[in-house]
Amino acid sequence: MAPVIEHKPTFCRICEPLCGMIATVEDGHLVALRPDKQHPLSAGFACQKGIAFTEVVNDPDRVTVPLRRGPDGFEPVGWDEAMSDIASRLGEVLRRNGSGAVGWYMGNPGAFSYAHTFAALLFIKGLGRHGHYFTASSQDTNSRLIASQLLYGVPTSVPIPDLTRTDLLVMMGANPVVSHGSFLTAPRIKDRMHDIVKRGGRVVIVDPRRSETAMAFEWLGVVPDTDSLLLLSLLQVMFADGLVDIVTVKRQADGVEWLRSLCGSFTPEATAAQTGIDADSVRALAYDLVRTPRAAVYGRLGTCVGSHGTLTTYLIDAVNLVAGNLDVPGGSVFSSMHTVGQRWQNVAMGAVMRRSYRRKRSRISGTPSAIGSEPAALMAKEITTPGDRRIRAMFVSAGNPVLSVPNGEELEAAFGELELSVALDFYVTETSAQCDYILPVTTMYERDDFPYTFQAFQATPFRQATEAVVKPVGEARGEWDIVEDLAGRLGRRVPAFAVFNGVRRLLDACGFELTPRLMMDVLVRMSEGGNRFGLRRGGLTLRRLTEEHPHGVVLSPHIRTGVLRGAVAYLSRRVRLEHAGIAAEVEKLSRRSRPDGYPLRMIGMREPRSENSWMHNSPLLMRGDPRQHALMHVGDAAEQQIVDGDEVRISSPHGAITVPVLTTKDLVAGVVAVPHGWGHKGTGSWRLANRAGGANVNQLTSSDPADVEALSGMAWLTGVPVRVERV
Ligand SMILES: Nc1nc2c(c(=O)[nH]1)N[C@H]1C(S)=C(S)[C@@H](COP(=O)(O)OP(=O)(O)OC[C@H]3O[C@@H](n4cnc5c(=O)[nH]c(N)nc54)[C@H](O)[C@@H]3O)O[C@H]1N2
Ligand SMILES: Nc1nc2c(c(=O)[nH]1)N[C@H]1C(S)=C(S)[C@@H](COP(=O)(O)OP(=O)(O)OC[C@H]3O[C@@H](n4cnc5c(=O)[nH]c(N)nc54)[C@H](O)[C@@H]3O)O[C@H]1N2
Ligand code: SF4
Ligand SMILES: [Mo]
Repeated sequence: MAPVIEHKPTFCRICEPLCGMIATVEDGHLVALRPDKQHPLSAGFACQKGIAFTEVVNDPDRVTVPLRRGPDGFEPVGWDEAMSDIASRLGEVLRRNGSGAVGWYMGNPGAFSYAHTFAALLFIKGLGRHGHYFTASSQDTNSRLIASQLLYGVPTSVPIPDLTRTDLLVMMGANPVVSHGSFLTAPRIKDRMHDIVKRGGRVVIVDPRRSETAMAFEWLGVVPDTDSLLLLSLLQVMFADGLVDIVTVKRQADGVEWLRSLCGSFTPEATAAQTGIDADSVRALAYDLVRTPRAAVYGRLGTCVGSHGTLTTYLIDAVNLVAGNLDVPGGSVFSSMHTVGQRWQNVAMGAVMRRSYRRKRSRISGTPSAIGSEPAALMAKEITTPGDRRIRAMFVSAGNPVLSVPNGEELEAAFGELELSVALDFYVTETSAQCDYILPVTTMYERDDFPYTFQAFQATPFRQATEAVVKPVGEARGEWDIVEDLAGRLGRRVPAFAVFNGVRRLLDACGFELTPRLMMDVLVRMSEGGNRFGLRRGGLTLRRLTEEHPHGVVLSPHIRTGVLRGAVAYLSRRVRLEHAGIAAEVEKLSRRSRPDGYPLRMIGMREPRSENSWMHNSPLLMRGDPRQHALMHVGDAAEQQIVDGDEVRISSPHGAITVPVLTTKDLVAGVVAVPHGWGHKGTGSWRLANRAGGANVNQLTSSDPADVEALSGMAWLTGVPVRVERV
């Protein structure tokens, strides 16, 4: 019989542009992925990672049945046996030590699945008040979210540059030509940035490395981890030179005079030696930002993971505000789903988040709870430090923290002390290898989706949803099903789960399924373009999205502006600039010192054919046998007779790694760049990845509570003091 071949429109969920894809499905198997030409925004673009995903779905090294660790390594086990043992051991931990003895870490891919996000939250919040919740966000976004919480009263109000209308885009700490954008969902982002130049505008990249993006636009080289000084100087110039439209700014924000005095001493002359950017360039940039009618500053990973990430992010928004660029066309704007009643949802959510920020502290460091989560850098110590709320059972979903959080070796060892550890993953990774159970999960093409997390970061308001394009491979299950199953088994022990199970049964009897999908449907209906449950004829529902708009639908050509008062959750409806925590961070800036013996500074570097730690097993991406390399400035290398290809030992006060090095002029002198996500040492099942090996750069980063950023609990991943020696 001839095979049944289908071509199904869907979209990629590896990274944030969510490029449109056509999946070729032959007799129910995914056989190819190609870019969707009919997608209104990605319009036939997809990167190599997206195309290679067929190899992940069909990877022979993939885990497709539940695995239990036995005396001779992992052995297959039935779902029921696995779940019943997990439930009983977890129940025992809960009975003895309460919810404070349980932790859940949700890694980056979790954010790309609405059902997964709901599952993790249902589980950890359902267990009780004391559960430990960690996410990859404390290596990524929490500083951004806490800056928003301070400024706008709610972490979810995150301004993004109005990419399609701006004429001056200043990008700090982002490399979208490789990363494809983050906190900014913009397919074909490189083209959109070239459009700015084509219409007579400018794109300025502030980065210690002349990155792939800096190569394509203007480069301003900055010393790592000094952006806050640069931003304070931009503000100082704007205030001191009378460039600020004070009346308008005061209409938008409270604490403008406080901000003026905060930045008063940071003249460009005073900061130039530290930032490496001369005073004239800073002045010119300040004037350009004020005088260009459509200008925006945007910061991302490089500004979020410095030692003062929240302050830096706060200052980026302050510069946009003071320059008159906040919430105006072409400036820094709030994209949003425009859900009915959003203003009051913001107010309610802001109140809850600010309350937990004030009251909930992490056990080890006393760090305030950032959007309900704790610093992942301290996960190992939460497991090993005796006392109340010590973690004894740990769940890890869609994460590989042994490679992604500071001090992986410490975490790896800590897993050995747990009474129960469970990974939800489709690989045996450096982390899941340490667990008692690995529960096989579906990949993105085996589940339906609506990219809820990224709706508010869309450079062009857009909706797309997808059904699963193939059935789960092997015995894989979705994260929601796994948690629902556990909740069912723990119902007698955990009151919240008993309630959940009861409600679920009740709804079942009425013909409704209590699933996250139901909530997504409500959201789509009640948001911009939605059908409002029949009040708006022809409006969107989740089903209409998948059935009638399989390639997605653009809701409007541009982001709405003039929405600041709705984005702010404070009852004043004005941005709040004055915060003791911010003043304390500024004060720390002047007391910073670097340890003796570590003259260089390490930064990160993403690679086009890598996705954090988990795509090194695809033959297509690994063709030509790529290896991890550090980059070093030619001048610094020459001083130590280091040449291309040499193995070097990079040491920090926290650890050391050995990697081959390449020299380059495309770095600020004194900087070493090392990609993360490598360090596959054979504990995982991924054979190609193991062969490529590499070193775990997070042996150089710090899991000392003193090095966790004070306001948001972020790991300190850039500007880390190091020294390099030839081996
Ligand atoms: N190919 C690929 N794409 C990815 C990923 C991947 O691993 N591979 N990961 C995805 C994920 S999880 C994320 S969060 C996004 C991140 O996407 P981006 O936010 O674009 O982050 P990076 O690509 O890491 O680029 C950060 C830039 O900041 C610079 N930098 C480092 N330190 C400093 C500093 O102190 N100041 C300034 N101004 N710049 C600094 C670095 O040199 C680098 O060029 O990418 C996503 N996309
Ligand atoms: N030094 C340094 N460290 C960094 C960074 C850096 O720039 N420098 N970047 C940081 C950033 S931005 C991030 S986001 C974190 C990432 O840190 P993590 O999220 O902890 O790690 P990943 O490498 O993304 O691992 C993702 C895991 O999820 C699995 N997976 C993929 N899809 C799914 C799915 O649908 N469901 C489930 N259950 N599992 C799935 C993969 O097999 C893999 O094991 O790392 C951070 N660490
Ligand atoms: S850029 Fe990101 S979303 Fe687009 S195809 Fe590549 S991995 Fe997928
Ligand atoms: Mo990330």
